[in-house]
Amino acid sequence: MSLATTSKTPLKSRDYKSKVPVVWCPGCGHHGVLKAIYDALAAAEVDPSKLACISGIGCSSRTPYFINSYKMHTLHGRAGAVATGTQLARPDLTVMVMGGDGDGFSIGGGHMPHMARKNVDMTYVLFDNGIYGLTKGQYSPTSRREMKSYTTPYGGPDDPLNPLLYMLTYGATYVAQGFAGKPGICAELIKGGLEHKGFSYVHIFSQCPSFNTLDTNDFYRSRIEMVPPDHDVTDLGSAMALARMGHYGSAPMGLLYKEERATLDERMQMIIDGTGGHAGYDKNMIINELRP
Ligand SMILES: Cc1ncc(C[n+]2csc(CCOP(=O)(O)OP(=O)(O)O)c2C)c(N)n1
Ligand SMILES: [Mg+2]
Repeated sequence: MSLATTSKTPLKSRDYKSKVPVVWCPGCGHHGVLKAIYDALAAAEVDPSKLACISGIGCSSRTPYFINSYKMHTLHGRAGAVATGTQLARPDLTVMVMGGDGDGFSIGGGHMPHMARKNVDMTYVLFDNGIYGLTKGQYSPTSRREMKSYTTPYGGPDDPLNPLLYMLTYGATYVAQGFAGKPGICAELIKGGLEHKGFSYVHIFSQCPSFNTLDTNDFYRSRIEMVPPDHDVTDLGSAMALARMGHYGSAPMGLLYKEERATLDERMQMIIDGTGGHAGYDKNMIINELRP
């Protein structure tokens, strides 16, 4: 994305903290993800007055409140659509989406492929706790099949979705995975996403000690494995093979894939330029010009 940097003294992580108290439960992984976001914003020198943080609904979707930035707490599952519009209207801003596995892959699942295929120039940080935390513990698309929850008292029937494979399949141009217990690594991955021009997807495992007793901090720690140092991040096939290692097998941590491709706002600009600058303000003129 076009990083909106400040010419003044570089800001520190603490400068990105808002005055709103963080209300998550003690031990929630989201605290680690928030720390990683602060550190990434400072490292990428993002100007808070040029930062728009967009979210849906969920514990994780409260994140924008805790960040010193412009923000929109939108409808459940609709953050991606609102963020796409924000980025198109204001390509000078750094746009981020923050939300959960339920928000992104249940109710918001219809928006996910479009952000990826359109290569919207923004960074999506998905906090995956394998549960609906805010509504107190329902099965989500990333829950393990055997998980007992209020909506699956005997365990569920479904295998979990593979978010990394999903994003790679639909054309995301930056795909990475981290774990809330390793905020330093997460900060690096988010910083890379902020600096990437195009749609960056950063998936972060984040334990929910209140409602997901299966996916504990220790469980995540035991299954994450660093992406091998010789992995070629430009090789989609290798990235997909790593992603396929299994959402609940050993999970790769690090950058899986990176590609340079024209972004949605660049392609829109090409269309506007191709119509002699008419597009965007005189629909009838364009229709007449395109008429055979
Ligand atoms: C249209 C609509 N449907 C359902 C809800 C109820 N609801 C609020 S948050 C949520 C799920 C949150 O889970 P997730 O996105 O994983 O975030 P977490 O709380 O786990 O961080 C649901 C179902 C809602 N607010 N709006
Ligand atoms: Mg969740």
